[in-house]
Amino acid sequence: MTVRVMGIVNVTPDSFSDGGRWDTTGAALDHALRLVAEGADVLDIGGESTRPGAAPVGAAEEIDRVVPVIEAIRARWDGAISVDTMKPAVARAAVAAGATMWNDVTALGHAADSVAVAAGLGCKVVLMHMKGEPRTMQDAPTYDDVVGEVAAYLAARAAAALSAGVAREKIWLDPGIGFGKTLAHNLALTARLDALTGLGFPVLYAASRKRTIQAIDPAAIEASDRLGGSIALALEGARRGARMIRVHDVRETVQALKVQAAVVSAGAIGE
Ligand code: HH2
Repeated sequence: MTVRVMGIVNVTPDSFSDGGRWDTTGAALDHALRLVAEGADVLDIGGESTRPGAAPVGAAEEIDRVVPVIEAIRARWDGAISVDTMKPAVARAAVAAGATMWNDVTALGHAADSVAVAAGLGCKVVLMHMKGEPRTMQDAPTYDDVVGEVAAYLAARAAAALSAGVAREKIWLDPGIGFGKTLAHNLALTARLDALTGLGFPVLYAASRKRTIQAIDPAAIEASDRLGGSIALALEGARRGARMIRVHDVRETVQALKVQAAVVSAGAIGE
């Protein structure tokens, strides 16, 4: 089964002053179209950073950031556009602008009406596991059984989405690599991804440029130093059944996945 690639488009500028918004939208659009040319199947547009320690952003500002970018992409490309947000108001505005998927790092748990809004929008949803909240989530997270707990949480969130009226075929699950997890937790979730794929929903795997790579290779201090580790994790995620991989480096990841698929199919022919 082909693995899809979700390309990351961040619209998280420090300032919108001096006509910065157009520059930001134009730059984000250029970046998005480049990712499409490189082979992205889905574009994920985010207006609020969820990096550990990141400051929260208000809904109006987040809408101002993502909606012009989604509209600009939609005017030029008819592929799948996802909005990376935890706020129902932002998801609603994004879908009105042309987004087809709501990627929520809180698994539709941030607002009381998130599941109902998702059902009403009728878009696809990504339900991701996070322990704690972005500001503090990396302060010594602990689990008795990380794989079992993440699987149980995602199963419960999928059940909540289904009972609110989200269609089964719209739901994706995501282990949330790096969200309240140590290196050992991230590795266990990757190695045991079958515990999530076995829940009966497609799985999105997202480890691109994450700090957990630096935990293995201390020299990989900058996010841009982590391409090798990002590709290794993308391939492992794909080999273990993820149906979509969320990445910054689309061209390199698409190439790696194609080479992996060629080897796998040669093996199948040889058997
Ligand atoms: N990780 C980040 C953001 N959104 N969405 C899903 N579904 N899964 C993830 O693992 C995930 C996500 C990380 O966010 P951030 O640190 O803000 O950076 P970037 O968006 O560049 O990855």
